[in-house]
Amino acid sequence: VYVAAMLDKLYQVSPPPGPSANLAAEARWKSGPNLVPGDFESLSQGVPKGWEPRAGQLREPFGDMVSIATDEAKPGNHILRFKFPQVVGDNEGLMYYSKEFPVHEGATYRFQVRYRTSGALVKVFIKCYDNSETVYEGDSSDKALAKDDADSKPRSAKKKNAASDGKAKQSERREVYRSQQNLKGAANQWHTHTQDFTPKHTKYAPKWGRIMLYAYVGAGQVDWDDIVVKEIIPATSQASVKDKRHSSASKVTLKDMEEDEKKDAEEKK
Ligand SMILES: [Ca+2]
Repeated sequence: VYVAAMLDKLYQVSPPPGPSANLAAEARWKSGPNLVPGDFESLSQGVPKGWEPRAGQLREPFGDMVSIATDEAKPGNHILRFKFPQVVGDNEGLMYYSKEFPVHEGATYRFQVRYRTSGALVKVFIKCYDNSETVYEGDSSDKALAKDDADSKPRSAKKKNAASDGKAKQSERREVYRSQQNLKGAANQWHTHTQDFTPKHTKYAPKWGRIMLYAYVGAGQVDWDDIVVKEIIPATSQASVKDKRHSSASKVTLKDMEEDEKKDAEEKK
C-alpha cells in the first residue's frame, strides 16, 4: 500500500475517484453525447446509421441474418434482429460490427444495451485499435491483405502506399484492447446490460473503438436496441506520459532498451 502510494505520488497519479468524481461521471452518463447511434431508427440505404453494411463471418449484406425489425411491444420502435440457423449458431456464430468511434486511452466509458434472446448465448466485444505501420517486401503486402480476416480489423482503416524501392508500406489498425461483456438473463424477455470499460495498453495507444455484437449456440433470434457508449471519466494527462513497455509484466521500458542498444553500438565502434 505504501509503495503504491509512493509510486502514485512520484508519478503524480490522481487518487481513485471519490464521491464527487462519481457524481461527475453520472452527470456525463446522463447528458454526454452517445458515440454510436444505437436506436436503429435511422437508416441509410437500408443500413442502420453508424453500423456496418455487412454482417457475419461471411460478410453477407445487411438484411438477411441481421436486419431491422419492428418492435411488437412498442409501436413505432425499431430494433436490430439476429436470426440464424443452428449450423451458424453451432459453428462461427453471428457477429455484427458498429462503425468506428474515437476513444481516448485511459478514459472510462460506459456501454449499455437492451437485448432479448430466444436462448442463444450473447456477448458484446468492444474492440479498440491503434495505428501501426508495417513495411512488406515486394508484393507480399497484397498477400497480407488477402489473408487478413476482414472481420478482425476495420475495413476502412487500410491504406497502402507503394514505395519506389519496391517495398509497400501498409498502415493498418491493430487491435490493442478488448472489453468482453457476457450478457446474461432469462430467454425471451428484454434485459438491460450496463458495463464500464477503460481502453489501455502498455505499448500502444487505443484511438478508435468498435462494438461487436455476437450470438452463438443453436438456432436463434436475438434482438438488440438502445445501444449507448459514453465517455464518463476523461483521461488524465498523466496517462499519456507512460513509459512504453513491451509487456506489462516487464519493468524494462522501451526507452531502457533503446539506451542499451545505443551503448552496444558505441562499444562496437
Ligand atoms: Ca429503437
